[in-house]
Amino acid sequence: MAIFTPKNWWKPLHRGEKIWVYVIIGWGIIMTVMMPLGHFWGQNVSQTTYKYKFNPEKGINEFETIFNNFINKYAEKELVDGKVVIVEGKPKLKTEGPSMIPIVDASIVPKSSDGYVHLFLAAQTYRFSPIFKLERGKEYKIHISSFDVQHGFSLQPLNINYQALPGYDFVITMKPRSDEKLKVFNIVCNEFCGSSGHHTMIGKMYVK
Ligand SMILES: [Cu+2]
Repeated sequence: MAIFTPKNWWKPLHRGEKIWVYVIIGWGIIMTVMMPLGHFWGQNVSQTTYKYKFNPEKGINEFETIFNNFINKYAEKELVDGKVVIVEGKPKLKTEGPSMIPIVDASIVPKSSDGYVHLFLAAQTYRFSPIFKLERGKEYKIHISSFDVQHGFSLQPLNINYQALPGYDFVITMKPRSDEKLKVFNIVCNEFCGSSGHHTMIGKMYVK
């Protein structure tokens, strides 16, 4: 029970307060409408989502198995005199940059039974792997997932944004435009994923 009964606690809103309430409601409506509209100008491209078998406690991540098979099969290998270099019984992969990102030339990945070339992109602290080499005018299904925590996938300079979540497979259909002049696109992590390296988490895609 209150110590005393509040009296006249309610007063009509002051004009200044009213204006701010209307501004907030208006902005809320604009932002809500912007989300579906973004689909039409290509910022929020529709995606298909699947769920992977994922158990962080047991260390089971179906995506890791699929991804590792994909890399072993299709990543570019280091060649000397036309022969694949073998290190500790495994083919040595060609890599780029200080975090040694493997490269996959999508032209060697065969089409699946659905008629699409499926490519797998892994986000992890603090890298995107691999670097794809795509061809203009060709359509790809890109599967995005994470090995550890939530990451963002922001394709720059197009500003196309997705999430990379452990246990989920986000599939986007991507077709580099045939009149595209830019040869290198960057993938930026726009979801804060750790203080020591989030700012360095930048991936790459080549378009030829
Ligand atoms: Cu990240």
